[in-house]
Amino acid sequence: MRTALITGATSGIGEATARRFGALGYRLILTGRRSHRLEAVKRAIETEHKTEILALSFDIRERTAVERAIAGLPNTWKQIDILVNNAGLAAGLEHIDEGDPDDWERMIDTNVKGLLYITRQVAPLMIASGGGHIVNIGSIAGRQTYENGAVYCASKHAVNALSQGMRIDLLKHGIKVSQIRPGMVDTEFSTVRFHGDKTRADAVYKGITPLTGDDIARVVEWIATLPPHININDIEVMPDRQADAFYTWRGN
Ligand code: NDP
Ligand code: 8X3
Repeated sequence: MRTALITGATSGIGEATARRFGALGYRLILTGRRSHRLEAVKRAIETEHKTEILALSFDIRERTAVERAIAGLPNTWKQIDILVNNAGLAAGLEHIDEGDPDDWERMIDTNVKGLLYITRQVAPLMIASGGGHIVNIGSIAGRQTYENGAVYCASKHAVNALSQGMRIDLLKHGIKVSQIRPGMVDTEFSTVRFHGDKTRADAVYKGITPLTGDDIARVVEWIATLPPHININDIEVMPDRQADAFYTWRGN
């Protein structure tokens, strides 16, 4: 039976991925800060699919908390087949001269340093058990940079570089590294970006049918269940009305 660790499983893409992996019968290690949400997701998947789930609530920005959480895994949970590095966020949408440095730190500490902290703990476990698969959730913002998004885009450019570097460094250990770069996905992402302003968040998706968390989870599932000799290095996924980070067709 395969074991998957999914960061940021309390909502959006991470929660949807947990549900899909649960349906496949995977054992799941789910993480996120909101422990009540995490427990609710755990209970729902356990009830529906009768799979084993460990819920680990910690802030991925805190290196010692990440280290403690992974070091404290029971031995029977230390063989991790798939790590989905999904936890992340955008905070604010401002020109660089007006941006809030607290927002910048949240994005860099979560999207870049948090991803590194957990990977540093899980990769040796994968090596010890003979291999594995790491799926990084990047973004179209990892290859393009848009106005007001310099720091979020920089953080996802870092995920893009890390995905390439990890793939090289871990290849000899039998660890595959894939990156998924979504466009617009209607999750809690925009509400978080706009600090809870739901009206502003909803406007982002007006006039298009955005992707759902489950649309991306479907891609994670596909990548994770391909024959072992195939790796999807990198894949960009967006709604049919979105061409790239700059151009979205919302009709007349
Ligand atoms: P959501 O806001 O719905 O989910 C984000 C998840 O990340 C939550 O489970 C949240 O859990 C977790 N998270 C955030 N900060 C921390 C932290 N400090 N410690 C632990 N967990 C944390 O958004 P999405 O599902 O859309 O986002 C998932 C990923 O997809 C992100 O990396 C995002 O950048 C990326 N992405 C999203 C796109 C979109 O349009 N939605 C497009 C491209 C990429 P909790 O709050 O409980 O800690
Ligand atoms: C999130 C998508 O367009 O806000 O990564 O960069 S976008």
